[in-house]
Amino acid sequence: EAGVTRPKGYNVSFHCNPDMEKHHFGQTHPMKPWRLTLSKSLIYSYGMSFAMDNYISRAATYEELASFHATDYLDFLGTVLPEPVPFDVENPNPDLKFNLGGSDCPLFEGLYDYCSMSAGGALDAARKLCTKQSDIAIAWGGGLHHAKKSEASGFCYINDIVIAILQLLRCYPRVLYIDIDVHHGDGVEEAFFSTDRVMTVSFHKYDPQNFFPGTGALDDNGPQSEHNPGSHHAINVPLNDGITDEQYDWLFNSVIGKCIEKFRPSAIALQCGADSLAGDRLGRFNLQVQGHGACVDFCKRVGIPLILFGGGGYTPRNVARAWTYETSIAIDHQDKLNHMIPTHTPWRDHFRHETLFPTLEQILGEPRQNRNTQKKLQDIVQHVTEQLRFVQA
Ligand code: VJV
Ligand code: CA
Ligand code: ZN
Repeated sequence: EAGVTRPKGYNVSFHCNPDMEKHHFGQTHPMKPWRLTLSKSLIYSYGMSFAMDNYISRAATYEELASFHATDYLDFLGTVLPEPVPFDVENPNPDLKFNLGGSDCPLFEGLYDYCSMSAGGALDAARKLCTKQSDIAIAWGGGLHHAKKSEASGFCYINDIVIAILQLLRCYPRVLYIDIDVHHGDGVEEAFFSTDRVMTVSFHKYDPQNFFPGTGALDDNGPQSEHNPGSHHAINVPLNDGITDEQYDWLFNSVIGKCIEKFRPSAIALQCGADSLAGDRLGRFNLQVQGHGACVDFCKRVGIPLILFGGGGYTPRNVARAWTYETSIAIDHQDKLNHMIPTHTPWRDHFRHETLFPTLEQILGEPRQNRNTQKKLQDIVQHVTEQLRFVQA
């Protein structure tokens, strides 16, 4: 096809499983797996599949899930049945365990399949980086960063990111994990608290009383002890409402630039939660697709193996825009894509009344008041710089 040439330099692989996208958390639950279908249809409409290796991922096996999760938790997850709907908030089912059931982590039909498919895509992506068949591997169905070893949390049941990073650690000495979801990446941070082979960095809205999950303060750097090699390897960037592209870009470049310099990672895992975009149903930031995508571009330019995960994102049209734009960055087509906009706007039901990127200054939703002062951002960079004095690769 004219205009779609195989890019030199980077091999990109795309990992998805259409069966995952059919699952429902419940009618009005904010997490909508069909946003993955929407994203994919936009990505394919632009012809991007011709510039990537496309894989339908298999579901992760029980043994693969057990590389991180406790078997009693997996066994329960595999056998528990959906609760009657609507469930009784006043009288929760006493047989439920592991934070399963209720509104955030409901039990729905096919839950175990959904979870193992999400993890399967992430694991396939990690394996492509290990075998060097891909330089960048994309798993938009992954990124479920809150799940714990024996606990579901915040719409996440299985931590596909931890499972994928454990795979990367088999062939790469050090992995830098970066999380741009608007929520704190607590599950991934906790999983690697005691190793110096993974550095975790999360950027998030921080307001412990009012915003989930309430962890991730600037000075939360993991258990500090001279016997813990993982000390100082958890970095947190707590932010307030309304941060803009310009501020985020400056912070991301400063913080991640310093982390790379000190930690010298051999691979990067980037969680691209799209709930940090302006106009998100649950988010609080003012990021545009360009500001969000600049993080992907920065990581790509480091020139080491890169895995991209999805994550949050509760305004599906915006999720699809962001992950489409970021796929185009991975395959190096973003300039070409920008030129295609006026004439090649894909025609899809959900995009019928608008163009994908009408102008580069597009506002995706009502802008929020920016409550991040430049002084606060400088303090963050200062604190991170001090933490990194303890880190040596
Ligand atoms: O804030 C919370 C926990 C509560 C208890 C449960 N109620 C519903 C909300 C307050 C304290 N949970 C957060 C979880 C956010 C998870 C984000 C996941 C990710 O993006 O980081 C990665 C995928 C929360 N915020 C908003 C909601 N829950 C919420 C849940 C609903 C809902 C509306 C809002 C569940 C069901 C329905 N509406 C119908
Ligand atoms: Ca985050
Ligand atoms: Zn989130």
